[in-house]
Amino acid sequence: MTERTLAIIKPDAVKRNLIGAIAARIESAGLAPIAMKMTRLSKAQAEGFYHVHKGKGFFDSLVAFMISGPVVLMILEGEDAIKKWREVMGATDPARAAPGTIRKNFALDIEKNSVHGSDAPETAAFETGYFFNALEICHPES
Ligand code: IDP
Ligand code: MG
Repeated sequence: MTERTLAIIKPDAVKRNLIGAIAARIESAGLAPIAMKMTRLSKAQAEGFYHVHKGKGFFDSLVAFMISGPVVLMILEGEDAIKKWREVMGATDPARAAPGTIRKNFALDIEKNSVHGSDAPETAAFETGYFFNALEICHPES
């Protein structure tokens, strides 16, 4: 099934000039970026995006990290895009991530783990709509 998922290249990866390397892995996996922008999130935007994690021990530090520098936001489209992007990313903790995944290769630690991906159709719908409106989505097939 063709799906859409939200991808974020997090501040640790942008700072280390990994935008291109991560975009190459996305495209090689058959995932098509259909919307993309670079921005620096506000505290309120980061807190709202991660609202499901509010109250957890890592929440404040996660928000501080996510606003510590620019991020690249993308909507990816493709067959089973949600699961596929999470496979390409690897496990949250780079120490547990499979060889060859983005997090295994690039993440600094469990927080500064280079990329985000939606985890289910419901969260993908919320997250893509959180950052993009319909006019910002491009349809390459014409
Ligand atoms: P995910 O990004 O793999 O879906 P989540 O559990 O949804 O992982 O956590 C969201 C983000 O919060 C992670 O990507 C990571 O940046 C951060 N995070 C998750 N667990 C921890 C932790 O135990 N310590 C510090 N940061 C964490
Ligand atoms: Mg998550």
